[in-house]
Amino acid sequence: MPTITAFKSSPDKGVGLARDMRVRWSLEEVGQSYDVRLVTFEEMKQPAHLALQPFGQIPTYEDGDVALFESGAIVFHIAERHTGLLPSDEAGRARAISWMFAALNTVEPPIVERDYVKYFEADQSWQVEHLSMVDDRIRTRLDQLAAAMGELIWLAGGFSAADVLMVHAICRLEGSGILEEYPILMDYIARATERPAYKRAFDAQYEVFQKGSSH
Ligand code: GTB
Repeated sequence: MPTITAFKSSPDKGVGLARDMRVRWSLEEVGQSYDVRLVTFEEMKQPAHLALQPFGQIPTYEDGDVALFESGAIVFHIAERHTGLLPSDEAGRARAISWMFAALNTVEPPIVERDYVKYFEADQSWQVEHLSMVDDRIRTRLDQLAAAMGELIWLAGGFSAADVLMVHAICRLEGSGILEEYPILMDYIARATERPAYKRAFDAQYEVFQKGSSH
């Protein structure tokens, strides 16, 4: 059974924004049970964790001889070893993998940047201008994503790992007011987060927060 790592105390208070969520969700989609090792921020910077994750972050994934870091690589590994997260035909699979990279490499970066500007540039006189620039970059990507989705239910045929990564990337914008400008994307998120596998993953990581805050 694989073991993943997650925050012992997640800064998001367990609302599913930390990246173990996309790994948990993928594992739930394919019906693979898993163990979780919770780590503190201090433990993530210690040699034992750095040997698994050179950047001192979560999530990691270990299963026998296999040790992985980077949520995208972990989700891809799970998708390759089980049915249900990648189309079985070559063309569909290639399309889904393109969307997986698009989620991580094209759509997610300005969304992550937004949090940096919000939390780490709060003392800067130019924070408001910088935030507005980043928000414009996000809107460009969301315009393009919404246009590409059009009438599609999922990004690459049936539900796939591409949807896990894309939905999780854009969910981080919830509460910003930006997502609400895109009904197509709001519906997409609603469809994805109604999936039983999403709910199980969410509940599992939320339980960590609840237990941690009860003592
Ligand atoms: N590219 C890596 C991957 O995809 O696996 C990035 C991993 C990453 O950013 N991990 C974060 C981490 O370990 C947690 S998920 N940070 C600690 C550190 O760098 O020292 C990112 C995250 C954290 C918190 C919230 N939040 O509170 O809303 C959302 C997302």
